[in-house]
Amino acid sequence: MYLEQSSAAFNALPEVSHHSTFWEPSSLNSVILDRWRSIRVICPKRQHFYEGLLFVEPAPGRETSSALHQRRQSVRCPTGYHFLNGKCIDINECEMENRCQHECTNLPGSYRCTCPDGYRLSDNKRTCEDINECKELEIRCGPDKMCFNRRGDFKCVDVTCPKDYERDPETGHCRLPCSKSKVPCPPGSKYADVIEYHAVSLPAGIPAYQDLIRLIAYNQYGVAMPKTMFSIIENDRSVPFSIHTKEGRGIVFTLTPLKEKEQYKIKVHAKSYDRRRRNVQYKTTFIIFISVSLFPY
Ligand SMILES: [Ca+2]
Repeated sequence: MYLEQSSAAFNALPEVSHHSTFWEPSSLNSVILDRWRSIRVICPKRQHFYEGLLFVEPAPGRETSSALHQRRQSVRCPTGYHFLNGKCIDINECEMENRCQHECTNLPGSYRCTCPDGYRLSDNKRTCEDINECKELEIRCGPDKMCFNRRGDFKCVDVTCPKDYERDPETGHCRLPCSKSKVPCPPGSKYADVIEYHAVSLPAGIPAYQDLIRLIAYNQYGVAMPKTMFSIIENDRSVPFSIHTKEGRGIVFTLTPLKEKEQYKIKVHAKSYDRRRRNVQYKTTFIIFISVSLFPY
């Protein structure tokens, strides 16, 4: 066997064909062509040179089973192929578990994961992550609207303040000044009620009795109010949520499994009492948009 430099790549084609016959994987032709583009290897009869290994083809009818086994042991296929019945066969990675979180496409010697619309492939090239259109596309929904980044898409939702309420420019909350309230404010309070808007985007597959959101009521100085009672006061439809209070926090949980590709809106009222639990000091209303993805991610 000897090596011969060759600048004319396709001069090697007859040898490539010869080797292809030995290997028999027609899909490998391009790999072999690339590999052989700069160096042409000419082997003696019944000898083959591939990936640094010399293969000796036995004389017809003389290959023993141990020789065949030895030859198979010495065969190296390119990445993404395995040796079977004398051939390098493409591995279908998509038949293996957990290769791709969403969809898998098998390619010669490789595979590719793809994600649904509204998602992108993560850095690990396997899982999908939601595109935050509100941030990345800098969506401006307009006055009294909020961009709700949902898993798979986004939506502009209405966050209009009720009559007599004013919007906090920093937080976006709606506040009812005591001067405009029909109900007397507790001593020292500036606002009779505060409405906070929240949005929660969930994957599909949320079961019943799953804690979802933890709510904390703050006073006008930003101090958490430990003596607070929470209750769901309004739903836009018959929704499977309830709330329990734990250590001054309101915890929204599911009563039944959540439907895929569904959006809910719930309203939670929080009454914060003074230390003796006699008088309501602050009131907060939480309006919560809950979106469930079509997919479990
Ligand atoms: Ca999104």
